Amino acid sequence: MPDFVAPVGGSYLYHDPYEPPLNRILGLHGAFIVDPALGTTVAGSATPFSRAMHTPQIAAVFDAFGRHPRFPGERWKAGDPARDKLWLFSQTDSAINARVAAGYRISGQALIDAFLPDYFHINGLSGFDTAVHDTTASVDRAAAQAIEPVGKQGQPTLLRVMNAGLCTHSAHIHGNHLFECTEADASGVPYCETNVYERDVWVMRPMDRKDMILPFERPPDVPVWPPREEPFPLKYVMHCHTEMSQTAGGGNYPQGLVTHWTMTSPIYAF
Ligand SMILES: [Cu+2]
Repeated sequence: MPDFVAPVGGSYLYHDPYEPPLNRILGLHGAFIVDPALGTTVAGSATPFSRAMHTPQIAAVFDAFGRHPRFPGERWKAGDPARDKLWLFSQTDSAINARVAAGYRISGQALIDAFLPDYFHINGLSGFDTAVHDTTASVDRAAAQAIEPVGKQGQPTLLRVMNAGLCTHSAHIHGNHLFECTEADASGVPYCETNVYERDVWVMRPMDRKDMILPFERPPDVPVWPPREEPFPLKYVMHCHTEMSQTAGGGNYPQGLVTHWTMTSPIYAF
């Protein structure tokens, strides 16, 4: 087996460069995660990024979880799949797929010129299938659970968000703001932010990769906590603000880039 030196800890995309972007759009892509050899902050908090790439601002975010009065609860936990999620966005143009399936050759430029997606995916799933519902069949549960963040107040969760498609997405989330931790530079190397914005909507251009932290904090506008009239679990939606990803095919979400996240209990239930 050939050896190679892993790059700095972070989130990467692999894809087939043949006739770009044809094979990538047809599905030959995936996530490649590098765990840091040394990812802790100087203060000892685990992070998913190599210490050498930490900025003081990113270290401060990870050091705040479980310590700062705003974030009672736990620190981010490395190696816990419930606290480390992948959201890999992609799109399908079913007319182009049908032409390829019928044996027609399509150039990458012809694909770009004709591209009109009608299905929008997270990890290859769309709409209803991207979250767990009472009616979700047991065979479909694991894939939905891999997407949907679930935890208690005070369990910060990493979302490794990537866009392997051609459509620019505008991911929007309810309930909490996310901390935008990383982007990739022009050569694809991830770097930590020096100004960590709180986002309730963030842009995902083609081939963008952004590591986001969903803090699982008390929703900032809740007047009574824990709420008395709206019982736990609290369920919130993430949906894309790029309109065609919500209304394709005349649908209201079914083919769309959408999922849920769920806060199962307040902090005192630890
Ligand atoms: Cu909304």
